[in-house]
Amino acid sequence: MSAQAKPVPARLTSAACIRRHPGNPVLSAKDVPYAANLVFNAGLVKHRGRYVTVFRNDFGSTAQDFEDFNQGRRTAYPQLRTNLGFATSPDGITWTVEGKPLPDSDPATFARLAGLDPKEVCRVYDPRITVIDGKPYLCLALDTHHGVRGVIAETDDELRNWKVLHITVPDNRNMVLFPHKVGGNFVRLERPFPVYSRGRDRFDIWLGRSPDLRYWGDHALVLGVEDVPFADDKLGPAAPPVLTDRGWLVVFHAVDRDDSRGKNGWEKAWKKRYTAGIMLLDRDDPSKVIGMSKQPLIAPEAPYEVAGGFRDHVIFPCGLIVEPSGEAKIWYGAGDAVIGLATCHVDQLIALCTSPR
Ligand code: BMA
Repeated sequence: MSAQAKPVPARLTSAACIRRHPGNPVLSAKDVPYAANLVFNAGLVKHRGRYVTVFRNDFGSTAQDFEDFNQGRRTAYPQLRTNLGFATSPDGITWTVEGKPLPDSDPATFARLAGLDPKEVCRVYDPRITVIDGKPYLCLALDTHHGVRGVIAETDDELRNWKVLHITVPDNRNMVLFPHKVGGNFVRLERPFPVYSRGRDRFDIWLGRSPDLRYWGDHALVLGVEDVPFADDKLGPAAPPVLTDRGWLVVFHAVDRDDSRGKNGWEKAWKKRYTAGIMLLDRDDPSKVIGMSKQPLIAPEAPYEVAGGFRDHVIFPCGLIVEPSGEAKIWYGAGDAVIGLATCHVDQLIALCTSPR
């Protein structure tokens, strides 16, 4: 039933046009004035003249706690808790982090505002932000005791008071909203995880449409793992799409798994690698891929991407901004530990999207 992906090369490199910011990581736990161990996977937009981000913060356990557990020096599995922080910046590089995490990201508070049983909600994480008609919306991943669900919430300019509009059935995450309607509907990319029929992880990128951001349908497959030569495990939408004169530019993440790689991060047996890919979707029917790069856009290479993280070898973009100058800026979680910034001219990104799917 499931289309087969080809073996992925052991060594992958970033596209030649990609420049990592010399100040990377641009945001990390040391910038956060409350308990913070891992600051990564950050939704990011330019809104009302400043860059704003909602970032994931994992806290409560350290690399040493995991090492002690892995070596049998402690019996209890180290627990990481998660909240979301808010920061603003004049340039996307130097950030001022607000003094407290966003209150609505607390699992019990979130459950109350979403009308869910507080015992059901485990954590809210991996935010993406899209501004539609001047109003910011959050897409969030929600771990519950009955599976992973995708959330769409309307919010204010400080990304503070959330109004939950929609929560998917499990399992779904990595949802991103398009910044305006296409063909009269709101549109999102999403990544359901169909395990029953696939036998193992092999998760693809899908699209959904909605008249009102609450009710979603008309789902269509956009990109399968088998279409991406540097993935054999799963894909996920990364940053919200950006409209260019050639179509919708979409950064996605692509995952391959190599069991011979051995331990790869704080966990005992993490064996996957996350790269970023780039594709163009049709302006009028964004379920159609009109171009894709067969090579990764960003592969883990820098020291903070390949070592020392909760999971090493992870590039997990959540924000893409194309400046008026044409400079494209991609913010990404690196090694599940810090936030990096990579840049490239938008024309070069488009030029990479040469292969039809
Ligand atoms: C995914 C999610 C992300 C994480 C990534 C790499 O499954 O949990 O939050 O960044 O794995 O560990």
